[in-house]
Amino acid sequence: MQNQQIAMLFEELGDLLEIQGANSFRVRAYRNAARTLENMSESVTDIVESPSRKLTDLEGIGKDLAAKIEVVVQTGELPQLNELRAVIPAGVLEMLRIPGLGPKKVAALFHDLGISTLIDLKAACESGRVAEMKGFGKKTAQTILEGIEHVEAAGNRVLISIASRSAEEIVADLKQLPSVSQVSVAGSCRRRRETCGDLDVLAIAQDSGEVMDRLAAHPLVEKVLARGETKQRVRLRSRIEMDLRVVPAESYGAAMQYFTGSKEHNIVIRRRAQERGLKVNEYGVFRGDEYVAGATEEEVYAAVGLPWIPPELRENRGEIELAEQGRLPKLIEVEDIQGDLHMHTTATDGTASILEMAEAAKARGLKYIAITDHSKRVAMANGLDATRLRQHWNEIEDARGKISGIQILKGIECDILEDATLDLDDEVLSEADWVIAVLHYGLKQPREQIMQRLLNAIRNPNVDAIGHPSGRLVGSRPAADIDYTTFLKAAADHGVMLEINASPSRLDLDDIQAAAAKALGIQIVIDTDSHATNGFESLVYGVGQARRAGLTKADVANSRSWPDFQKLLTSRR
Ligand code: DGT
Ligand code: CA
Ligand code: CA
Repeated sequence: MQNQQIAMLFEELGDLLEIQGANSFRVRAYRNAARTLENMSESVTDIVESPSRKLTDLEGIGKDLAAKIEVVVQTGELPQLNELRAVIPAGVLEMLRIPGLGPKKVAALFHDLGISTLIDLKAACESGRVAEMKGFGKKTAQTILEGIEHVEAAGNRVLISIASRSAEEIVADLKQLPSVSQVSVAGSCRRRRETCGDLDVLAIAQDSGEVMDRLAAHPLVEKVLARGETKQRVRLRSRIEMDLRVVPAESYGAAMQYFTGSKEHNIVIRRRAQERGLKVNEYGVFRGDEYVAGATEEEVYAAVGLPWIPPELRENRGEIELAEQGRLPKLIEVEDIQGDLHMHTTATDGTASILEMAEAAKARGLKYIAITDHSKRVAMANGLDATRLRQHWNEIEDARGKISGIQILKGIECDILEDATLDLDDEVLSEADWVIAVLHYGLKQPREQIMQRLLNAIRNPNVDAIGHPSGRLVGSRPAADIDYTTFLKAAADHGVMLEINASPSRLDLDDIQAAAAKALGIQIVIDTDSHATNGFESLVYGVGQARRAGLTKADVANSRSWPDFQKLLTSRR
């Protein structure tokens, strides 16, 4: 079982216990355990199976939790969770996701009205039954109705590329209004998560009605779902929903900080405020009723004794400790990227020629690229055998003569076959300037086989990098079962680079594993895997993921100048 799956069981256990009215310390312990597991690079299954390791050495995991985790690893199930599931239907859990509907209210709706699905809840709100309940009222029923829409929308998370493009376009449009002095995206989109549940946009405007009208009229907006004095929720044609909040200038930084999240990061910020006799909310920083700060995020962080923290790091994964010690990394930026080491041409499944790709890369300011078409195993993409590959490399040499100011490497994206051998011989691979080895087929093989394949590739002296290591497609295809501890150690030992594939549907390595790779001193390459001349636009998503992993220029091989990158290549061959 993968960490993420185990974490989800504990998360659910916490939620169900909370609805049951269990002790809040117990609930929190399960949630903390879930987060610890989720944020770990190392497989918890391996720790359980290792005779020399103890689960209780992990932060937040005591004896009781350790025993439960062992049961999950051994049986795939959590007996206590099964018992609770038998008494609390899944639809009740879903109700917890409605903003403003806590466990007590959810429990009341379930026990007193027998509501156990969102559909029932919607009907009960509309019929007035919810409003009549003690402690609810008309306003709460209305809030719940809006919240149901929110939950339904958040179930459909969209890729960061779709979310951020829509958001940027709308932000740019709202900025045109003379009465608007600031507009920004907050939420998961600003943190550059790989998917977004909804978009959160904040604005400072003299006339909030005017901004909301402008948003309602935007061509990307399909429908206005709700509108209040200073807040509007709309659904975009891309299906994602967006909240626009108009805030006063003195609250702008506080609102940005609050709505950027993450929730886990903000919990720690609020606690630090309390320790200093302050209160932080979306309106500002307060001492009693007195406003102390809130116009900028810097002010908010300063009030709790911290420097400003880049949004991509705000996940409570150690960034607050780093900030406190003045050790926040200077994160990599898109402008730092000098080369792109993974792309395709018409020789296989790309749509542009070698020269067209080189020209497009040069226009983007890149100084070097590697052309890495598919090897023969990828027959449906017309993959190259040794003869065609050598011919393709001759064409690369021709292209070199036709363009200056950019280096073109003779590369190959070589499949690691199901039997762990490489798709092309060492002889031809040794003639390449750059070899990325990848898994495309047999991703569902058992861990042992997957690992044998990856390790074989890493040990091959002709392999420079492993591309999109897990093979996952965000939200649609699960990752191969990789033992990351072993995989990363092998890459570090052999000086093999690992890719963050910037294609928004891959983003592979993910943020957790890229951070673990950094910790071992592994060089990361952020590649677009472009199949067309506009593919380089994806660089920004790969850099976003790298920033979430805390990567700096020094961690990213293709932020080096061409001479320095060349030195790195020759040093490892
Ligand atoms: P998403 O939309 O699911 O991709 O993720 P976020 O992080 O954008 O979450 P969202 O849209 O529900 O809320 C935006 C931010 O607002 C969130 O990261 C933190 C803050 N926030 C929202 N609701 C709550 C809450 O109930 N408690 C706290 N502490 N913060 C909240
Ligand atoms: Ca959001
Ligand atoms: Ca939101």
